[in-house]
Amino acid sequence: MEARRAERVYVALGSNLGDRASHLTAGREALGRLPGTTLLAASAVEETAPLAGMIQPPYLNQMVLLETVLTPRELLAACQSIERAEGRVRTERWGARTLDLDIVRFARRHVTEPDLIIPHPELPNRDFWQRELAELHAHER
Ligand code: A4P
Ligand code: MG
Repeated sequence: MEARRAERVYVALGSNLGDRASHLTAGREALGRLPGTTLLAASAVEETAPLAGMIQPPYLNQMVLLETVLTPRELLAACQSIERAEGRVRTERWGARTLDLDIVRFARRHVTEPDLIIPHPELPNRDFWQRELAELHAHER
């Protein structure tokens, strides 16, 4: 079998329910344990107000840089199973959540499928993601 080349991926973590810091820690550790995946760096954790003025608790947000041989679709499935393991229950879109994992960038790939869009379309609208990305870019070289 041809060896897959590892690619660098940015994954955003967000939590605004329960023990938010523990959910982020569990999320980071689970990402770092995925097959063929290494956790290279993590940004600072930042507390942010809910977007669009929604009435819900404040978030803790963080971003990690991974190196992985998983495909974008394999990583999406893995992120969703990590979310479930942290007790995420999907109610309405943008609802409060124990752990949300979003694939922000996947090397230089562009994916536009009904259930997977990369780069994440909200990237230009989230200043905390841009700050976290800038912090992690120090590890790009
Ligand atoms: N999906 C498509 N592209 C991607 C991608 N690049 N990464 C699909 C991850 N998922 C992607 O997500 C809905 C669907 O998006 C998934 O089934 C997947 O196939 P979801 O996690 O089930 O639902 P959601 O999170 O409620 O919706 P969405 O659109 O992902 O919202 P976001 O962007 O996650 O925003 N305020 C603050 N301060 N901080 C936050 O982190 N997050 C949200 C949720 C709202 N307000 C926030 C924050
Ligand atoms: Mg999401």
